[in-house]
Amino acid sequence: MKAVVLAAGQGTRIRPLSSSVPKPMLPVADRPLAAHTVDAAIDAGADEVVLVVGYEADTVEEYFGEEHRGVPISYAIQEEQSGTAHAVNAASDHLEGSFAVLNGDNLYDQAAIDRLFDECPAVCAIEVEDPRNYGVLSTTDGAVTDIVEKPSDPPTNLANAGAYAFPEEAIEWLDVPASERGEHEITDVLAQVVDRFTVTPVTLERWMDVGRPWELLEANEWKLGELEGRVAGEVSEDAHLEGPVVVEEGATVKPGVVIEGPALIRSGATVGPNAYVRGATLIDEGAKVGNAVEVKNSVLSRGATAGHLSYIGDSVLGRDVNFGAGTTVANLRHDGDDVRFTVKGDRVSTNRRKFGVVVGDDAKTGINTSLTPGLKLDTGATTAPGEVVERDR
Ligand code: TTP
Repeated sequence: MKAVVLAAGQGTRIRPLSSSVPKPMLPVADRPLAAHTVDAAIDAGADEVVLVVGYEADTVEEYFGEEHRGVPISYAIQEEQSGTAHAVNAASDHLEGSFAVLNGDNLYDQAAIDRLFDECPAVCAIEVEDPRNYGVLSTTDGAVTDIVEKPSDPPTNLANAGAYAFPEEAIEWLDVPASERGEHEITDVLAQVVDRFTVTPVTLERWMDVGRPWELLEANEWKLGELEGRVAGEVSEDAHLEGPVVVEEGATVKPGVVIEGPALIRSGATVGPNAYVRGATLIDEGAKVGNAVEVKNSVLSRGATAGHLSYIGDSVLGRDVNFGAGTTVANLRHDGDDVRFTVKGDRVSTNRRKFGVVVGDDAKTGINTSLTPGLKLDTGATTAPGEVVERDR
């Protein structure tokens, strides 16, 4: 069965991280987010993967090439993001036979994706306490009978998780009219499949939709937690590694460093001397954590540097960010409330008591900068020495 993976989105809610790197290419443990989806499809038996690309398409194509783990990869271009059915329709020329559709920004548990492929026609659902904000599946005798968007009186607690296995006939049904919000929705294709076929609901044990910056942290918590410790790089005898820690070939851990896993130190990265890394932390390729720097539960993207005397907690640093000596991140409010963050102009709760900062690629802080919880620094932003930054910039 072929798998269509949707990766054309602009990722507006995860800005500034998606300013130059498309959301599906943001790092989640040892690979980009969308590679987890593509790998899930391949592990479930996909014999070809069609990636629907649009925003920053080249970056996606460069990573996956024409073949991934021996499985052919092809690309369909969706120029405008006009909805998920529109995206799959862009790939229709590549399709024959039954096919699966997965989101390139979702993490799934593998057993459920295996079942999705086996049980085609099928749709993945996740049990949620309050399904009123989701598309909800109605079921009778173990088959899906309907899907209702954001119902005030939900028929089940099965929320649609946006992973589908469709029969060949559905290729002809992809050209659905726009919905009330003006998008061509894949759920309208599902509705037609449900009318004509027995569609099995497949319940996911675990699932994540990565839309906002703190969800990228949570995705890393999940996937770093699955790594088994391995040291292939250079680790000083005077460093102390505890729990699952991966030090890739070409990475360096200097004397006096303590790392409490899960943590992944990628090729070309340097930690120490005398640094403390803990929580689920990713130090991506070429990133540097220098002398007396503490990093907790954070993502330091490719080339990000905190050279001296810094604290970075529950934060995401984009590519080539540079933290001046003494830059300190606050990740907890004095009133103990959940930290809030601005997403597309709206201040929303992260539902996290601890959350630090999100820093766009190439941003630089002056020495002794203090950064408050839930702060966003845009791509290329700078701060002055000694500044206390309380407002996004
Ligand atoms: P969304 O998360 O709705 O869109 P997005 O990824 O652009 O993010 P944001 O809302 O923050 O701007 O999309 C869900 C998935 O479907 C995601 O993998 C992107 C993909 N998609 C397309 O490929 N084309 C489309 O037209 C739409 C609407 C989504």
